[in-house]
Amino acid sequence: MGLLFPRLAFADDRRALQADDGALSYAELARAAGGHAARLAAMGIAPGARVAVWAQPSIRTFVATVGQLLGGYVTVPLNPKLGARELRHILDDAQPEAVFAADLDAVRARTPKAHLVTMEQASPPRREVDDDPALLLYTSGTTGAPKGAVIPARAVAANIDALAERWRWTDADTVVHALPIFHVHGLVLGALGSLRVGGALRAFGKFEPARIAAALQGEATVSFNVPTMIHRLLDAAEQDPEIARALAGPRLLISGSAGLPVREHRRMEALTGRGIHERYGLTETLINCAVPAYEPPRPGYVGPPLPGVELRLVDDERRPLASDDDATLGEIAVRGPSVFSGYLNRPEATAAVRDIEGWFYTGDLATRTPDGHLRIVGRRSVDLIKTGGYKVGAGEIEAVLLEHPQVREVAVVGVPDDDLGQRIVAFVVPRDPSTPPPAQALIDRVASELTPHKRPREVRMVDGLPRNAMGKVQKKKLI
Ligand code: MLC
Ligand code: AMP
Repeated sequence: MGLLFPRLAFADDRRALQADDGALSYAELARAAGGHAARLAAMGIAPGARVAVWAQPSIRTFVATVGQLLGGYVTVPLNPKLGARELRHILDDAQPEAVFAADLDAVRARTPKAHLVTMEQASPPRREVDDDPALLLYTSGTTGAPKGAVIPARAVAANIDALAERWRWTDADTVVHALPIFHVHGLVLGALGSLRVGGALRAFGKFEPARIAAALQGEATVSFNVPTMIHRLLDAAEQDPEIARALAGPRLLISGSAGLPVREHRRMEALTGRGIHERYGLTETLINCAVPAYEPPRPGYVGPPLPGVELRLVDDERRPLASDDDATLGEIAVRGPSVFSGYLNRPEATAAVRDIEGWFYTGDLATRTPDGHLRIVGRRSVDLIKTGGYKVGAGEIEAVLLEHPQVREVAVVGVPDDDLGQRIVAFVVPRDPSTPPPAQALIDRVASELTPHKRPREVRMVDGLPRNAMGKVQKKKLI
């Protein structure tokens, strides 16, 4: 497959990326990434080691990440808003040799391993596409703390190449997004994808419809979004015809990380005359399906599997279903070069989702059309919530809330929400109904222990939780 980032090996003055705090050409990025890799070597950190990056939206974050990828290190991107408990968990689990940050002051108090990304200059190492781990991405499950998914360089390259084929994504493209750069969508697709195809990236640190619209009126040709962003862009476009005109500009408007309601597709068509192409993926598998750019958008469908991705629908016993009637529901299983190598330190968790033949069981339920397009209908577990495109496990929130002295019982669910897709709601049984815990204290506790996007948006005090004859909480009755 050749080099991981071919254009960095033959770097020129073409713009590689622009963040809120500056811009770099390919030549500048290559030299700064080379400098970072050289610095790691000088610090005595050997290739193959895990190195964390405090993923603030700064050019220095991209430099560190790219330098580490070229140097053969395993990058652990950290959400800069991580709360105390979740940060401790990830650092304990991943044991990174160092944590690099664009803003040292923000990190020094959080870990003794903090270092500044210094932007030293050196020629960059050449990294071939290999099977070695490149990224360690933390992702939530139904219970317990987030698990680290090990993503090899080969998976990243194969996935980007497959998407490049489907989206006709080339070095002539400029991608714009305001996604966080510690998850697959903003990091693997948004940043590494753009660099692998040799195109340009405009990465915003904060999602603001007016700024995205301004970029779309400029050089942007492709825009990556989660459905919440599409929803807010459409709200803004309804108020401001200039934003509606901007949305019509790029050749490709992509939505992914959660299902985009057909309603939003229709709104986009009505307001701008254009469509949105959906794609579907997971941290552990990268992107599995995408509606091709050379076909019209297909509201309600996430497209056929990408080239190289084997996909099947299976029943409850994981037996393949031959159905292609767009009605029979099965769990999506995938196999191929983009499936992860496993969860760090958790062989049992890996074995639970990937069988010995290499099939990965996604937990997503879907139907398939005769021409192979998937329609995602739901998830096997109510304990996995997708809110604003972020995956959150009900169990991790419940564990934090249960520690509050005034909480007797709690059940966390995702309820349908027009903006967030699902809104996290905590049903709380107070220890003493006459002195229930203050809702805001519970919300703040989750935000500061885990991360703000995992906080319940609503807390409802209840006398008891609905249970079945076995005593198990019946969450579906709460949604
Ligand atoms: C709010 N804030 C608090 C707080 N309440 N801080 C501390 N304590 C509290 N109690 C802060 C937040 O940190 C944030 O700060 C600000 O208030 C607003 O936060 P928010 O209300 O949570 O933001 P919101 O408007 O809901 O964000 C919407 C969003 C975001 C769409 C911008 O959800 C988002 O970026 N989603 C993208 C998720 C994503 O990339 N998923 C991909 C996963 S990969 P501040 O400083 O920011 O203002 C994957 C695979 C695939 O799924 O297929 O792609
Ligand atoms: P994550 O663990 O954050 O990578 O989230 C992966 C999950 O996001 C998948 O298992 C799906 O449930 C969901 N997802 C991603 N893209 C889509 C999409 N286009 N439509 C519906 N669900 C999606």
